[in-house]
Amino acid sequence: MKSTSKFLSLILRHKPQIVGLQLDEHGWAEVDELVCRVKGLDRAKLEKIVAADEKQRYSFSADGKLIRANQGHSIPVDLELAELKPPEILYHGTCESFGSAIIAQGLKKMSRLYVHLSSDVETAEKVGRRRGKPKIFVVESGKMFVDGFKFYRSVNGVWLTEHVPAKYLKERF
Ligand code: HQG
Repeated sequence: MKSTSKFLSLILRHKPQIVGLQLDEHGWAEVDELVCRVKGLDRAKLEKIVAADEKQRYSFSADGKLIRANQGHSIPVDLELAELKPPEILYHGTCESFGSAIIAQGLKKMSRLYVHLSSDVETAEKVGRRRGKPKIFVVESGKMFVDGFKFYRSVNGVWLTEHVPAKYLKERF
């Protein structure tokens, strides 16, 4: 199930074309078409994956006919997220070796549509640990907001913004 979930994330965030699927401008895919195009998948299995996903990465539309990833896209989709006032402080977890580039350039969205931030340090630590020894940055999101930067929160609770200039970052030792 985990590997199907990973595959779903690849299709719904990055490369729908590998199964010949098209997402609409808001990132939605037709459930019937998706289950048809992914070997071994059916609606019941898909519902189980979505419900069991530990990060709640996917959502069905209200009528259950469409599915999309809640965040993490590299393809341009408009998730219609409302701008929100962030908490004073957010966290970003990365790996130690990216630290000096981040201190110099700030946090860039790299291949994704947004920089991903979390409201708790534990989540940032988990994200950072994916690639080795973690390094945590504290983001002065409250100051950024006052300075006019836009923030969004995905339905699964990830804070998103386009860029965090270095002056709003503090290393957490
Ligand atoms: C780093 C996973 C050098 C950034 C996670 C990160 C998250 C820089 C990497 C979600 C940089 C991009 C997103 C700069 C940023 N110089 N490196 N100036 N600015 N970086 O995967 O935040 O399981 O695109 O620190 O748990 O790691 O897929 O972003 O290390 O929630 O649902 O460039 O993906 O969730 O990597 O992860 P990513 P991320 P899922």
